[in-house]
Amino acid sequence: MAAVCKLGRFTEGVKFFNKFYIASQNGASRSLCTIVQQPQRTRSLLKLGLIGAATGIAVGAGYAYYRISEDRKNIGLEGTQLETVLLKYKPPVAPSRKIAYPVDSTGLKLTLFQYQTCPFCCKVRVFLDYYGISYDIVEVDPVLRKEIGWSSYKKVPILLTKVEEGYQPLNDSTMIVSLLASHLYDTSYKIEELANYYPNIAIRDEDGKFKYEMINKYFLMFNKQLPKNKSMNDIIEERKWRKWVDEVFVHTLSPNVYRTLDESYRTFNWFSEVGRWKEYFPTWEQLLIVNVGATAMWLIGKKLKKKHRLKEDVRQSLYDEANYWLRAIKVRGTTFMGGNQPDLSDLAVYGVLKSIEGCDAFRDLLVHTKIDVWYNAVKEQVDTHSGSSILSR
Ligand SMILES: N[C@@H](CCC(=O)N[C@@H](CS)C(=O)NCC(=O)O)C(=O)O
Ligand SMILES: *[C@@H]1O[C@H](CO)[C@@H](O)[C@H](O)[C@H]1NC(C)=O
Ligand SMILES: *[C@@H]1O[C@H](CO)[C@@H](O)[C@H](O)[C@H]1NC(C)=O
Repeated sequence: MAAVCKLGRFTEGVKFFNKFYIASQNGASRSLCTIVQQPQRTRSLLKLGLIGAATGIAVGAGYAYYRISEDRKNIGLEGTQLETVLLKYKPPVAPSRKIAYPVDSTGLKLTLFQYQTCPFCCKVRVFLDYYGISYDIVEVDPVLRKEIGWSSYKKVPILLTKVEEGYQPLNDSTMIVSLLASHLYDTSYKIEELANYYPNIAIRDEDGKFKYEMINKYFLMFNKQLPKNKSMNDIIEERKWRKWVDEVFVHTLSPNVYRTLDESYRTFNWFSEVGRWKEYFPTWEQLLIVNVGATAMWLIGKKLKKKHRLKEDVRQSLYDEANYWLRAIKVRGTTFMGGNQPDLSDLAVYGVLKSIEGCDAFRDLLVHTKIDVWYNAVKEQVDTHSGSSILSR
């Protein structure tokens, strides 16, 4: 699917904007979500650019002031933990569609709030599909995002899980996968219990920006014994590669799918197609998103290329990382990193790559590396839900 998680980035900008202009209700103020953190300056610039284009320059000064006061407010929060929220009732949002697998014997009742074209959402879907776990999908409108209005966490994916006392929302793709995998290994661990093992801690990131982070999201919770057929070393390797996906591999995607203005337009047209923007948005808005989006992301792609130190020819960085992954599998001498079955790192690499399947970059990757053998092998395992047989053992 797609590397831009479509629109819906720039939460703070929108918050500020909402305070002063109701106009954002038409969605024009929301802009694009990239799959990665953009450099601070670009992000603010783009925010201001888009807001400015709609409403005039005066907003800029006000926004700067807002940012500073938000930063001050957050100082005292550092190191504190967010309380884990459990909902008594299901938010009244109708599913866009239901994915039902006859092989599913987990009894889990899940609703995935997602953008079809977001790599993190693809990662979660791939995990569920592999294990043959049924789920409902709520396609979030990336402009207004009213479908996740009930959540104070404002990103997707969010997985809503039915638990004894209500509904437990789970944030963050990696945490969702770790938590569900822990539950599947030992179903006596309840989801709502496990949720407490993944605390959100307030920290400052490398840019000095305040945020909440789940520091142990790559960890699976095992009680007394390791899962069958897994050594401690396997577990450490799996964790290492999953982290590599989030911290390195995924960052090679954006600069590649927005490499040139032309490519950026093709990518956005493809997003528009799979995201059905023409159906969901009025024509003017669809055109605005594609045009502003393609141009903005082409520019941002260049910044990201610098930030993540990609090579001059960004394709080469994509190929290099893919080869780094493939070499490691070759050393293992197995079909997958996980052996003769994909493990969570195989599913993660496959999941994020799936998000650019319709882009030139993906086609080039297939031509210039030998990733197709591994990719198709994972695809087959996922499409046949082969993980479900492991669960029933
Ligand atoms: N670390 C998160 C990242 C999720 C994320 O960045 N989601 C984007 C969509 S690609 C989003 O919802 N952005 C909205 C926003 O930041 O306002 C994960 O792995 O789930
Ligand atoms: C999800 O995020 C919200 C807001 O940041 C937080 O209150 C909640 O506890 C988080 N849920 C989990 C399970 O971490
Ligand atoms: C576990 O290992 C044994 C032998 O080492 C093998 O026969 C079996 O298929 C493995 N099970 C899984 C789930 O991989």
